[in-house]
Amino acid sequence: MVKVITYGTFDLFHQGHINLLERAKQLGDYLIVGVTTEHFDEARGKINVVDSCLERVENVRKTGLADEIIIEDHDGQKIEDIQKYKIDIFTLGSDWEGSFDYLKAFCKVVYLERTPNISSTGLRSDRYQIVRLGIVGTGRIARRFMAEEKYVSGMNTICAYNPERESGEEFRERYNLELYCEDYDEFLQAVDAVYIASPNENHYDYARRAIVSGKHVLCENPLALTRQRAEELFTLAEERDVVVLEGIKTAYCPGFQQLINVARSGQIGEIRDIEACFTSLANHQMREMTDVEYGGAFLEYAVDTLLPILKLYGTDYRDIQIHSINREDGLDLYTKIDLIYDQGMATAKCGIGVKTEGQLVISGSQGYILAESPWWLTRKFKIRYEDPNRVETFEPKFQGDGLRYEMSEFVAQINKSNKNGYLLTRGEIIAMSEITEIFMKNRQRQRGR
Ligand code: C2G
Repeated sequence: MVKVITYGTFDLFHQGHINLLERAKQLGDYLIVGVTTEHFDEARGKINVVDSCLERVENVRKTGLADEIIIEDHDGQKIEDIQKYKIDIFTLGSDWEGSFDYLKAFCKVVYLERTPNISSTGLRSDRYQIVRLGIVGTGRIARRFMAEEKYVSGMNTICAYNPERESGEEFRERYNLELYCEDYDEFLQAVDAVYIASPNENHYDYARRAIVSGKHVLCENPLALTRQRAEELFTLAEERDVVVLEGIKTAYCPGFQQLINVARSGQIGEIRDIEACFTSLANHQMREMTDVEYGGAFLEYAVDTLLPILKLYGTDYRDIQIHSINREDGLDLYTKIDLIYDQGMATAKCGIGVKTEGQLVISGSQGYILAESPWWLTRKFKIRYEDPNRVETFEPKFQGDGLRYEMSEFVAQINKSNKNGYLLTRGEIIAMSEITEIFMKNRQRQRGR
């Protein structure tokens, strides 16, 4: 008798799961299915599972395909199970290709083709929709998005859009997507929601067209380059009851939320100064260096550095000064934004041609918070006081490259009746667009236009 084992969360049970179980069953005579516990999913970075473990087991059971169902609750269990149940074949979907090759020491390992187009089944919980997502642009960030996608429940990327056929097709093939579209309207027809990862200058236009077609939008920053455009997008979204979220990864990371809440809790007293720094030297071929109009340090990193300032002081700054060190053609290599508020002051610094310490310091009347580079992922931060021996250290959880938190928030907002989140508010996004507008106008003035 050939014994086969497979594992999964099987959340929001769908046709892709059924196909996988059918194919797994066909590999042998006896199929064991391991269903993950909530705790194990959280530990391995799957953070927004909707159905309970019991519901998920029940959905697998109802298919009649499993001869036995077991619970998976810890790392290393797969090796134990293979030996304990005398397994001949271990199998998982092709999204895990290569990840479990270490099991070849114990049994045969087979990766089965994943189902690209999943649809709901009668078994699926109807509280949640599986969001059919389309991705706009197929470059660097889009690839990072795909690597994180499998850790997010309730969302399935089915389609890619890129006006350049060759790179779009290549992306579709690499990630086994259902569709590639060269035409944006055709693309919008195929999806419920879009993730916009195109070059900066197209964000607003793609977002607007998606919202007008009733699609939810997660857009890489900057969402809009003027205040009026950001406001317009939110108004349109409200009218159509769709989500608009700006992709500022830090805003959604659990550690960053904790840092902000610790700062707000009064542990360092009254907040009087904030300094947020982000620099990353870019080489001369990179888009941020070659695109004189929409590249540069500000458009690359300013929103990240403005984020803690707007979260802690709000959007009503009294004064703003922006200074840059520019290349001869006017592209900013290093930019400093000074903000004055009634209660304190702040500086945001960003650079692609100047390197400095990338830290976040929040100074208060009783102590300060120090988050060292990479504070934007917020894996660690400290509170320090006058007494140098008194230090409190926080080490919050951070999984993968962090994009999964942003994606989870997007799916959660789509499923909520109130489409306005608090991790990054509309007011904060509008303020960022307003500051971007000030920067862009300064730059145009300096260039004599
Ligand atoms: N699957 C599929 N097609 C889809 C979605 C999922 O073939 N459209 C497959 C996955 O590849 C996996 C199984 O269905 O083999 C269960 O998928 P998930 O519930 O997403 O579980 P997963 O996170 O892949 O857990 O220990 C757990 C395992 O590592 C896999």
